[in-house]
Amino acid sequence: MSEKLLEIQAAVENGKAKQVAQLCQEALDAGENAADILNKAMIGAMSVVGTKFKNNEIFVPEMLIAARAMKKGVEVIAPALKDAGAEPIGKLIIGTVAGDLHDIGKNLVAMMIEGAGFEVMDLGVDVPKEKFIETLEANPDVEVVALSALLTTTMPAMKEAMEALQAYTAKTGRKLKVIVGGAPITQAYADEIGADAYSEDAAGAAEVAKQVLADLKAGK
Ligand code: B1M
Repeated sequence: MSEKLLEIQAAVENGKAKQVAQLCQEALDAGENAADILNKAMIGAMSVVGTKFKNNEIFVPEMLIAARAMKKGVEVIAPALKDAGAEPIGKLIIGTVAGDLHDIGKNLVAMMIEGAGFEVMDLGVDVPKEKFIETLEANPDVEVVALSALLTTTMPAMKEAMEALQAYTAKTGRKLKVIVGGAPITQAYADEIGADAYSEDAAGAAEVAKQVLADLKAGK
């Protein structure tokens, strides 16, 4: 990693939000790749933070401060991560499932999916299954639903959201595709709960969103 990326990583780990924003801008100006800033420096920092938390070296407040710092950095690099928008290829709703407050990964996924040409409605965090259904009812043009979960304890809420979506499509005959992801989610779990696709990261989520939309349009 370059010196600048190492500086960004350290600033995220230490929760220095202003410094992170400034360093990200400097890195972009110096020609660093936005994806490297994200994947190597910032996600790398969150992984260190997660390990320290697990080992009781830091606690929730420090984790929160690091997350805020990363969000500031993401704001700076977001335009460079997204492609310039053309006509939307489809409409998608995304949310972190009930009981789960983690949104950094979900926000990155939303950003990459938007960059892939979708119009994205972000329902936020701690989204009850009823809210997904209400949003679908109010937006008949939505074709893809994206569910994120970061905790093993909220995996059942993802399953419940999936069941509610299946009951809704069975009742209405509406065609929908559901994609899932998040740190504890695996392809096996996605299959078990009947999701249409899974991705382990944000770039992959944009790819699978395009794929399921193509499948839907092809009547699959
Ligand atoms: Co929390 N937390 N946290 N946390 N937190 C984790 C997830 C944890 C792994 C830390 C640890 O113990 N090592 C652990 C979960 C353990 C488990 O369940 N197995 C944990 C815990 C335990 C908790 C609390 C329970 C702590 C407590 O209160 N005792 C609590 C729960 C609160 C709740 O949600 N109800 C909690 C709280 C928090 C904060 C609020 C302080 C803060 C979140 C702030 C925020 O998001 N606004 C926080 C943070 C920051 C973390 C860590 C450190 C970082 C998460 C993150 O943003 N990662 C995390 C440890 C870690 O991940 N290393 C941890 C960076 C982000 C880019 O990655 O979110 O994985 P990620 O997203 C990736 C992929 O997962 C994927 O793409 C993204 C980009 O590549 N992806 C998808 C995500 N969604 C997808 C959807 C898709 C496809 C791919 O398709 C739809």
